[in-house]
Amino acid sequence: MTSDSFNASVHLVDRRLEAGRGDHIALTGPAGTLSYVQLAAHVSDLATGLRVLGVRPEERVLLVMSDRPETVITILAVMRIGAVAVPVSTMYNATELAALVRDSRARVVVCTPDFDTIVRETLRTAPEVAVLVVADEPAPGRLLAGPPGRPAADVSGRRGAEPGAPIPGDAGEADTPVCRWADVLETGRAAQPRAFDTWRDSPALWLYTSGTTGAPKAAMHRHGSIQDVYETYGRQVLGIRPDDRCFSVARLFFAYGIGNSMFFPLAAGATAILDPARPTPAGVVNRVMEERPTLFFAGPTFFAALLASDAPAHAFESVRLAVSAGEALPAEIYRRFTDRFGVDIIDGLGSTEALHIFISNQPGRVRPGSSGTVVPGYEAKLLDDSGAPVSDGEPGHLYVRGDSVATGYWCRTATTRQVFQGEWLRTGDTYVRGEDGFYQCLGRSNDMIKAGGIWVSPMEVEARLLQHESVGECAVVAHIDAEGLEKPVACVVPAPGRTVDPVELVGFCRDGLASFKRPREVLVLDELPKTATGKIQRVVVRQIAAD
Ligand code: 3SK
Repeated sequence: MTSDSFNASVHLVDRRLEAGRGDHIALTGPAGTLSYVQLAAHVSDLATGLRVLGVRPEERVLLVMSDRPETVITILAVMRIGAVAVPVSTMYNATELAALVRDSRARVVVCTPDFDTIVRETLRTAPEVAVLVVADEPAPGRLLAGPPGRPAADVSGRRGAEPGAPIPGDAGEADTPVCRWADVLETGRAAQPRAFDTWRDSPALWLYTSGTTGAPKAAMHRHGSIQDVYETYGRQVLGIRPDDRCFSVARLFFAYGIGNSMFFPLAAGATAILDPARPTPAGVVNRVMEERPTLFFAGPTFFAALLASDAPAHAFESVRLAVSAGEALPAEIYRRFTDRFGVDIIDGLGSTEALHIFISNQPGRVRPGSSGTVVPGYEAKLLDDSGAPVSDGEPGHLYVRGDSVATGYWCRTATTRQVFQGEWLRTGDTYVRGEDGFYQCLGRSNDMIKAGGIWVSPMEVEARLLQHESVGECAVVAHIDAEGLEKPVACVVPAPGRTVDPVELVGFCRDGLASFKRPREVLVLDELPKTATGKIQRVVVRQIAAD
């Protein structure tokens, strides 16, 4: 039994051509510019080239790639032939990458030249990989070369080569064969395109997540989910339009980034600005002033870093809306950013397992310090420890359901059963819902602190600390004291040019919060430990507080 054909790659790219807007810019930035017509031609050619290379439907292709047009083309090409795109973090070392290559069982790995060395090192311990494709710098203008259908260079030595016939590699005996991305593209251009029929439920994309602890596991996403996140968050919350220009600090290998820089702009026929450089406040401000995005996506840590930078007040004048996700956005950072740059931020809650944002503030309807209301198309519920629903105003474990929820984790049955409970996804967050339907984050369920027998939300204490002018960033964690009791301890990074007085700060918290919530100790740090996605590593902060 099958359902109707649906392919996310066809949906994202070809619809623009049908709408007669093929000349509109799909991707731009320092690594190149492509119109929708050019994007469609490259995706089709690379998809065919990958088939010629021997990539089979439902097989994983692992990508270690910075944000550039080749990355988007590769993800779309892999999905087009029914294979599964697995973009992974470019921040891993060779040992960590090798674990993902082995876990995913990818036979083909694609990388950009900036990760060539580390990927080659990785592949020495991953003998199952049959070929490494390197998207080396194309000659100027090559990616943009000519209209589709022009005669192709005969790099494979065979025109119209059959799928499965390997493209020659340049490796010696010991190393994984290597071929050039541009050659795969050229080979595909010369071969007969062969469509592969996928359905909404066909596997399209795996995204590795480790949360803030634990070994990475792959959340498996369907073709249909890519359209679902556009229809829910992209269309109904962002209200994205063809004249929008999207720029995301979160990179394409994150669920947040791939939605911001690929799914939403392409589905809307808009433009994505891609920057291969590792984001820094100064670099991002320059890019924003140069490329003039209308939608800007980042996380609270980056908004705080922008506030600590010397970015001019007009830096974000092109932006009609900023989006924050990844962690709850403290009200104080929201206020400082909107005051200084005059741009509104909508904070939202998403997860790799849900593919994108399912609770969000709405443009023009923002409640600072809240994650907002449930995005149309999703349902949420809050349950207590025994699984009973909690009343409005009471904290509970947050569950969500919606069409974009992953089908599970690859080869992690026990964890899958704990997290994906029937139609419901257990998010691992503790939230409270107001009578008006706004959700407020109290923290990760396992980060809550029980002080004097009463639950304390680290987020609430952090929000108070951030109101103090000396505080740049902070994390509040539980510390077990000499009597074995949990106490809130604050780790604080001073704001630029300020010094923190721990005693005064504890007094400041006591003035603004119920006394039992005040941090019993304040530790001043140069920086907070962060995950690859910029989230605070509370496990490490807890260790620091314990030492
Ligand atoms: O990392 C997150 O929390 C997130 C936020 C928005 C969309 C997707 C994700 C994974």
